[in-house]
Amino acid sequence: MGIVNVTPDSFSDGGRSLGHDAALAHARRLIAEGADILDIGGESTRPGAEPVSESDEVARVAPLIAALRAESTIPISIDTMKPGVAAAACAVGATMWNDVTALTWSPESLETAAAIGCDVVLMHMRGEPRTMQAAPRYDDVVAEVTAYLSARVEAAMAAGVAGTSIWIDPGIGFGKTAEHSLALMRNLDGIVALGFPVLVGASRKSSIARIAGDTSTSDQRLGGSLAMALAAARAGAAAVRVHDVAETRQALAVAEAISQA
Ligand code: HH2
Repeated sequence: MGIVNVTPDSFSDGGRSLGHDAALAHARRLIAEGADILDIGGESTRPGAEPVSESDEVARVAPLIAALRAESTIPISIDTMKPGVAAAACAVGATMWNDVTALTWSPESLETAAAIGCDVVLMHMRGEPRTMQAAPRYDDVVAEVTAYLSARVEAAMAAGVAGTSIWIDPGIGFGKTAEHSLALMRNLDGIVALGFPVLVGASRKSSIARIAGDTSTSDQRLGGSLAMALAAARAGAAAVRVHDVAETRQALAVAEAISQA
């Protein structure tokens, strides 16, 4: 899953997010590099990021999704907490709603997901993005994340979301210390065993620098991101959400070839 962040101002967050034309060019590049899914986001979930209104978020993502849909059949995921944005995105061609709040952000999230009928990614997060990294605590992070994901799957299915449409994600870095993220990566097979496709998003996250014990900036974390992607794939994850599609594909292809040799 290749990441495409779109905001009106190309330089608003140090060039990590792109305006429409640059985002379209970036999406085309990720398709050419072999992405199987594109994840389009119009609001950053990084700690401290500014919230975006629903209408602004739709204005960012809908034209990009429509433009991509007109030229490609690649599955498109919309990365949003807002049911109104998910509905608007799916109306112009998105087929997956990637929700870092696991359909808890709004009372309408569950019924909207059922009504749209798209695939849904339910991700675990502790707290909310602005404050989630302030001393997160768990007694047993693996057990608590697994139980939470099970409960959200049940809530989604009770609301009418088809079980075959549900993906789950442990939410690396979302209200987790580096140790928590490591424990989840090490025990990912237990989450895979829940029986739903698992998505893992560790690409360029700050936990990589903390685990490696370095001071790398986000664009200096390709090595750690590849290590995370390989560990996720080995544990049976169905997809990895990444910035560097070509490099990740190459790493996965070589690891797969070694295991087949
Ligand atoms: N991480 C981010 C955003 N969306 N969705 C899922 N399912 N899993 C993740 O781990 C995940 C996600 C991180 O977002 P942000 O910090 O805004 O940066 P970027 O979008 O560049 O990764």
